[in-house]
Amino acid sequence: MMKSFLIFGTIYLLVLKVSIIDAKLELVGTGDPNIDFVDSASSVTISMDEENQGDVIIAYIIQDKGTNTPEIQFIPASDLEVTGMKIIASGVEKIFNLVVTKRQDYESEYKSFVFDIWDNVDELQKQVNLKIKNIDDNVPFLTSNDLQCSIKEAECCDTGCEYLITDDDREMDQISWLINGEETDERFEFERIYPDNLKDNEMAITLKLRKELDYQDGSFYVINLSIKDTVHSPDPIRVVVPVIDVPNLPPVWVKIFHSKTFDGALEQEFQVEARDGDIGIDTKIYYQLNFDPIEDWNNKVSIYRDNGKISVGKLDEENRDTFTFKVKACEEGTDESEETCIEHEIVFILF
Ligand SMILES: [Ca+2]
Ligand SMILES: [Ca+2]
Ligand SMILES: [Ca+2]
Ligand SMILES: [Ca+2]
Repeated sequence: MMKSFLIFGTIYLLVLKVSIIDAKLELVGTGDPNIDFVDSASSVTISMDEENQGDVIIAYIIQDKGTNTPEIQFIPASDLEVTGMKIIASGVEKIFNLVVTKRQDYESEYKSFVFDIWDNVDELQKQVNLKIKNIDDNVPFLTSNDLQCSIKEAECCDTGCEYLITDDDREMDQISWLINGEETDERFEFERIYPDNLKDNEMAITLKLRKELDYQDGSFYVINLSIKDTVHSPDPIRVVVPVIDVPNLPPVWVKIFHSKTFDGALEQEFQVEARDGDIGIDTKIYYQLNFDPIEDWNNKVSIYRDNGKISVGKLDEENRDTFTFKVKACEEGTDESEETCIEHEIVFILF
């Protein structure tokens, strides 16, 4: 009620103004705060938000002389169809509503229109520039060919994993992102990057590590990434990050013992087993025995290189009760170093 009072009040004042300056065909703004109306000497510029629902009165036409309804002439003429522009009697004499009747979309190719309001009796015209204003009506989303980008453990902090965010509103500076979940938040972060060949509805981010990953802590991570613009906060996207194990750990014993006590008159068999500490690599392990110092009984104890089975001959012929030696497990195909071999002391005790 108040609004229509104000509008008609405005119209009345404008009619007054128009009659004072004796204009014959005039456009005036509606007072709608969502519509900008700028009248310059040569033309009128009107801006309205896209995604209008239903009819929007963008201006009033005041026709002080002439009796016919003014007409519209678009350049090009086909834009009349795009806007569905109509001139409709306002109910007040000599005043007409200029109405956009079709939905406007800033993301389409139609963002601005030029047309004349034409009074063909007195051959008066007024040029109007109608501009469609962008609003944040499109949801941002993550795109990438590389949603399964893998990361090497024990390296920091660039990963080379890049992701594209697309938002057809093209206001990329309004986009923000957030990692959900403490476990991933403390390990990962995303940073904006500026590669070549980005389209104007795209931005790029790269995954960075806050600290080195350790394959032992997990062979992959799922990062729940939320992307937001000024209006939308869609469901988080799951970015899967497999971790690549690198060979940085020595083998570990799976089956081992410190001592065995047995009857030296009987032959024995024992089993030891080790595996690669880098479980993601799982290099084959081979076994050796080391005797220190070299002694006569060495040939009575042996180990199968490939499977860690220790065979013991009859030790009762030796003139002693204890036998000490070392068993060694090494990664196949690598140097015999501290990084790739482990050693363990074993004692046999005869009873
Ligand atoms: Ca739109
Ligand atoms: Ca948007
Ligand atoms: Ca938009
Ligand atoms: Ca490793």
